[in-house]
Formats: sequence, C-alpha cells, structure tokens
Amino acid sequence: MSLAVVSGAQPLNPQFSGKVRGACPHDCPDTCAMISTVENGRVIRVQGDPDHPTTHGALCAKVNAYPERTYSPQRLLQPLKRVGRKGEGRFEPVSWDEALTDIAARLQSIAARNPEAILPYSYAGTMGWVQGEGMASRFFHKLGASMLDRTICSSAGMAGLTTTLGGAVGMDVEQYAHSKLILIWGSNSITSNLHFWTFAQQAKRAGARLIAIDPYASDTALKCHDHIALLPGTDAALALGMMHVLIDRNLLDHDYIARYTLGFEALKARASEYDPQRVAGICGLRPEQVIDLAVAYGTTAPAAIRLNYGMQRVRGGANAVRAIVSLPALVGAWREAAGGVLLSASGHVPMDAQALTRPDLLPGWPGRTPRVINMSTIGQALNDANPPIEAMIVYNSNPVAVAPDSEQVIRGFAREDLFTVVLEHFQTDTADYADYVLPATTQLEHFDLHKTYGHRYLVVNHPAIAPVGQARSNADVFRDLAARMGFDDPALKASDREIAAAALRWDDPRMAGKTLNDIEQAGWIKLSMPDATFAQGGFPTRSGKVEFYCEALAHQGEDPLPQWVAPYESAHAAPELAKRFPLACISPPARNFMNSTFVNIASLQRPDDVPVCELHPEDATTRGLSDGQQVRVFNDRGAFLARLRITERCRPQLVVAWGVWWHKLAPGGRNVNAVTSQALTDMGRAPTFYDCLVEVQAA
Ligand SMILES: Nc1nc2c(c(=O)[nH]1)N[C@H]1C(S)=C(S)[C@@H](COP(=O)(O)OP(=O)(O)OC[C@H]3O[C@@H](n4cnc5c(=O)[nH]c(N)nc54)[C@H](O)[C@@H]3O)O[C@H]1N2
Ligand SMILES: Nc1nc2c(c(=O)[nH]1)N[C@H]1C(S)=C(S)[C@@H](COP(=O)(O)OP(=O)(O)OC[C@H]3O[C@@H](n4cnc5c(=O)[nH]c(N)nc54)[C@H](O)[C@@H]3O)O[C@H]1N2
Ligand SMILES: [Mo]
Repeated sequence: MSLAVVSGAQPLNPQFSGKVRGACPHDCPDTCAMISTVENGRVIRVQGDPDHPTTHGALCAKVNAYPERTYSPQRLLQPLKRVGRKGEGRFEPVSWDEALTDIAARLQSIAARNPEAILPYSYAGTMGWVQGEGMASRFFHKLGASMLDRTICSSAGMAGLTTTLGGAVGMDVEQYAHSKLILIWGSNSITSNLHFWTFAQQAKRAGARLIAIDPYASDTALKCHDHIALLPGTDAALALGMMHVLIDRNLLDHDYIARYTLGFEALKARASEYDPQRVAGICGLRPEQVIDLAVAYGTTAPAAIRLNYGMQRVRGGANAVRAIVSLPALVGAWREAAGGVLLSASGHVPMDAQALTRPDLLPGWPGRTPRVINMSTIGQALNDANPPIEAMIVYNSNPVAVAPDSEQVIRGFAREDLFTVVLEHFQTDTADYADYVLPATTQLEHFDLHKTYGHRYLVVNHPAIAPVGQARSNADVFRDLAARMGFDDPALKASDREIAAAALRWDDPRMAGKTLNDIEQAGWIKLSMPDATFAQGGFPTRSGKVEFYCEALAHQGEDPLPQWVAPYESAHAAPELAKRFPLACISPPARNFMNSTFVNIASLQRPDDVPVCELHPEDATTRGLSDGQQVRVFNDRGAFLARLRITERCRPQLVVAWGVWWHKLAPGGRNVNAVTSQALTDMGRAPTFYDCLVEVQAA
C-alpha cells in the first residue's frame, strides 16, 4: 500500500485527502499500526495496517470507533473555567490565553512557597512519548513539583519481573504461533490483547494445547482446551505447586538450570512446602488439576506462558509474578524461540529516559529528590498529605473513576482549597472537579512515537487532521506554560520531533542503525534481536541468570524466594471480614472499553448499557437473587449498583464486575471503585483492585 506520510514537523493542510500512518495510543500490549483515511481534512475511517506483522490489518472494536470518538458531539472544544461547585460540572468557556495566564500565575504563587505542593497526575491515556511524559516531565522537573509514583497498573508485576529476570523482558509475541503448549495466565486475551490471540489460534490450529488460568470463564478461557478456575490471588501457590510436581517427577532441564539460573536448591526447598494437596486447598482446585497442569508443562515443548496484569492486582501480586516467571527456566523453555514467558517486553526498547524526561532540570539535581506521591493512594494523599497537595495537573488519566476507594478519592478532589487543572478530550468524572478544563488533541491530531510492551516494534503516529475545535496537544500546553512561567531552557522549547528523537539510544545495536526518519517513513520498525532471546541466558539481572533467589530482596529484608502471600481480604487472612463479605470481587477490563475510556461512546455501550456484575447460580440462589435484576454490591468502603447476570462462567465465591464505568454514567453515581481498597501490593506499591471482599443484595 502506498501511503502519504504527513510529517509531524510539517504544518497540516486542512483540506488534505489521503492516508496517514499512525499508532493506536492506548494502554494495551498490542500498540497497533493504524492507518487513517482522510477526506478533505476529516478522518472517515481508521484501520489496522495490513503489512504490520502483529496488527495484520485489524483493529479492535473500540478503536474502530476512534473517528466516532474524535468527532463526538461531547468532545471538549474550548477551555473551560468552573463556575459551579466542585463535581457539579458547571463551567463556562474562557480563552486559552486567559486560562493559561491564570494557571501559570496560580502555579507560580504556590511554587514560590513550596513547589512540592504541586502534583502532576497522569497515566497512559496515550502511551506516546511526546504527549505522555516527554514535555510534561521536563516541565514538572523544572518546577520542582512532587513526583508521581506511576503504580496504578503494572508496578507489582514489574517488581516481580525485575527481581527474577532483571527487567521487563520476554518472548516475542509472534513466536507463540509455533508453541505447542500455551498457558494463558490471568489474561482475557480476546478482550485485552487481541493480537496475541491471533498467534495463539495459529498455534491451536497447528495442534497446540491452550490452558487458561483464570477465576472466570472468560471469552478466552472458553476457547481454550482447558480452564483452571482458581480463586483470585492464589496464583503463586499454583506456580509453586507446579514446581513441586516438576521437581518430584524430575521434569527439569538440569543443564539450563545449572548454567543460567541462581538459587535452585533454595527454590527446591521452598517448592517442597507446596504439595498439590495443600495448593488445591489454597486455590480452590482439585489436586489432580495441579498435577496435570505441571505434567503438561514439563512434558511439552516448546511451552509458552502469556501472563497479563490481571493476576497481580492482589496483595501477593509481585510474588505471584516471581513464581510464574521462574517456571520457564526450570524446564528450559527459553531454549526455543516459541518457549518462555511474556508479561511486558518494554524493557527490550533502548530508551533514554533521562534525555526524554530530563530530571537534571530539577533545581538542586542530583542531590535533591522531591517528595514522591503514590498515584494508587491518591485518595489518602489528597486528604492527608503533609504538607498538603495544593494543586494538581491531570492529563492522560481519569483518576476519579479509575483510582481505588472512590469515596476517599472524591472527598479529596472535592476540596475547595485544591486547584485542579484537567487536560482532557471529554468532560470526565475528573474534569467535573477541575478549576480549568483544557481541551486536548486526540491521536489523530498530534505527532507521537510509541514503544510497546507486547511486541517488538516501534510505531510512529503522524497527525492525520488539524486539531478539532481549539484543542491543543499536551506537549504544546506544557511548552506554553513553561514559557509563561519564564522557564527558558532549550529542553522546554523542544519540538515534538526533537522530544521523540531524544527518547531512544539510536546507537544501540537493537536499533540496527535506523533513524527517526526511517521510522517516520516506514511507520514502524522491529527491534533487532535474536528470536530465542534467552536460549543461552543473558538475562538483564546482575548475574545474567534467572534469579530464583534474589540477593537484592534478601538485602532489603524481604523474602528472597517466591512465596504465596494470602490476599488481604480472604478467608485465610481476614476470617472475620470474610464472614461479613464472603464474595471476592474482581473488575477486569470490558471488551468495548479501555479502562474508563470509550465509556461515553454510544455505539460501544451496547450490549450492556449499564454496569453488569456476574455471580455463580449457587451464590445467587442463597441470596434470593434473580437474573437481570438490579443489585447493590457493597462493603465497608462503599457500594455501587449493577445489573446481575447469573452464570456458571463465574466460579463460586466470586463477583465479576466489568470495569471501569464513569461514576456519573452509572446508576447511583458510583462504579466498582467504590468498593476497592487503597491497600498496596507486596512489592511495587501497586493497587489491589482484585483483592476486595464484598456482599451482594437486591437493590
Ligand atoms: N478491551 C480492553 N483492553 C484492555 C484494557 C481494557 O480496559 N479494555 N485495559 C488495558 C490495560 S490498562 C491493561 S493493564 C491490560 C491488561 O489488563 P488485565 O487487567 O490483565 O486484563 P485481562 O488481560 O483482561 O486480564 C484480566 C483477567 O484476569 C483474570 N483475573 C482476575 N484476577 C485474577 C487472579 O487473581 N488470578 C488469575 N489467574 N486471573 C485473574 C480476570 O478474570 C480476567 O479474565 O489490558 C489492556 N487492554
Ligand atoms: N476497578 C478497577 N480499576 C482499575 C482497573 C481495574 O482493572 N479495575 N485497571 C487499572 C489499570 S490497569 C489502569 S492502567 C488504570 C487506567 O486508568 P487511566 O490511566 O486513567 O486510563 P483511562 O481510564 O483510559 O483514562 C485515560 C484518560 O486520558 C484521556 N486521554 C487520552 N489521550 C489523551 C491525550 O492525548 N491528552 C490528554 N490530555 N488526555 C488524553 C482519555 O480521554 C481518558 O479520559 O485504571 C485502573 N483502574
Ligand atoms: Mo493497565
């Protein structure tokens, strides 16, 4: 396909017609190469790039609706200033100049007293480097603002990966097509990682066996040969039980273990505590299920695991990842390109984080580190931090809807003495609490460069159309604010393209001599790496080996070996609580939404136009509940309403409440985060969204 390439460095012709290369911006492992069809300056269609090996011509249902979202009548088209109470949603239009002049003055006056009273709040609304943390981080570093610990999604898993494999490294997703056994572990791939599923299906057609490990019979689990429906938060026990069996039956690759791992004897002793009988008790399974799984894993090659973040949103999340990512080395699965494990592969990208985000702009750097605020406990921070947070600049995130323990989050955002600026496409729950709402460009309207965490390509995004209404890109707004505040460092004047160029170490061998211009022309390039990346070890740990035993953890006084950590909210750890709230509530991604993005788009709200929760028939019967009725899901933290679906896809003792509705679009004005807690994981300071006991009653 021959494509016009509109460079981010050039001004857009508002009457342009043709096709433009882009990247899907969303927080998804797939980062698709996207092609926009533009007619007279208007995008009429987006589609997957047929030539891109992981996108293979197909976008998902929600991103196919990206033009509908971009031109939605609800789109924010001009800056707004609050005139009503916080949360009420009453605003009036102001000019950009008036808004930015006032914001700069407010920030300046707070910074003159204490810059750390200012907090950026952002996540992965876009995963691009330019509109993500490129210019924004530079600005907040220069200001000396508090730093945000970006933990809300993956940091427990990252801690598990880093302490075991040395970083976010793993298999090439394209290789799953050649695996003979695939464990799809804590991942509803058809929903959240569709382009992996294509490779899994290829493997299935070629005779591979697929096993899902998930408390819920997800769309993905239903299409696997086997489904192991364990209780949430018990994955580490299952993985250690598998090790027990592998060791007992000597289904091990002793040569791989000897050459490329550290601490096998200690791990062996640990695994001996997890016999199948005990593990079955912890996981709510039968012992034979544990044994069969281990034997399949130990006798089939190449064996691959696709792990996703679903299983690390519990107290023991990091340990669970440690246990699971230890498995491939035990059986030598890494020897083949189609063996091993993939959680995140973002660590393969030769990023230059310093050059991109410029921590050296921080006054007093490197001696001084500003205060760090954990985004996952923003409810506590807004209510209790000392000194208090006085101003928040929110971009690429909707914390009022997505952060745990909504009542606390809302109480914090409602503080009249908090100055809040929200850069957004839509009037979200968070935007309702803003003093200023600034209209942001979408991916069709700005330039960016994307790394990915689920495949090995870098993907560029050229703007396809001029900004809609008065929208301005995040980078543009932070550049402008910097100028108004008198920051004259060249780094704060850098163009979008210069920011993108700074993000990578171009001389790294994985770049194979490619330049930014090459990526801009081609749309995407693949990192140059061996397919069987760890066939001969070479892990990015200090030892270069898989560290079953992690010395660094021992130094921190942590358990150096993977273990099962019971969920905070479980019969095991909190029996009294479990009597009052006997159901474990998980809130996984819905197929048509991307976290809280797309929830306001009419075509995507179908077929469930209200929040839905699911229960096993036994649990519904004991409570006298019937299918389709409205129920109240609650615990001591809060409550939300949902339409009940009764189904055996849900294992007993489980509530599945699909995420993540906007509070204001949900009946009763609360989504599932009304019941989730601010407790953090064992490592990584991450939230425990799926470690949450509730009760359900008729509404
Ligand atoms: N359509 C869509 N795609 C998305 C998203 C979205 O909201 N919508 N979100 C994106 C984001 S931000 C992320 S981080 C990724 C990954 O997001 P994840 O949260 O990993 O989502 P899933 O891959 O759907 O995995 C969730 C699966 O894990 C299961 N699960 C829950 N608790 C446990 C447990 O304790 N153990 C095990 N074994 N399984 C458990 C759930 O039942 C569900 O089927 O997906 C991304 N992709
Ligand atoms: N109960 C429960 N809660 C969860 C989860 C769960 O599984 N269950 N999942 C958690 C996970 S994994 C994650 S990653 C978080 C995600 O939480 P968030 O990072 O807040 O993600 P979104 O809800 O998608 O909101 C992103 C917002 O960014 C905006 N945006 C997109 N692009 C741009 C841009 O270019 N500029 C600006 N200014 N704005 C933009 C979108 O309009 C959208 O409102 O949610 C977490 N919350
Ligand atoms: Mo996420």
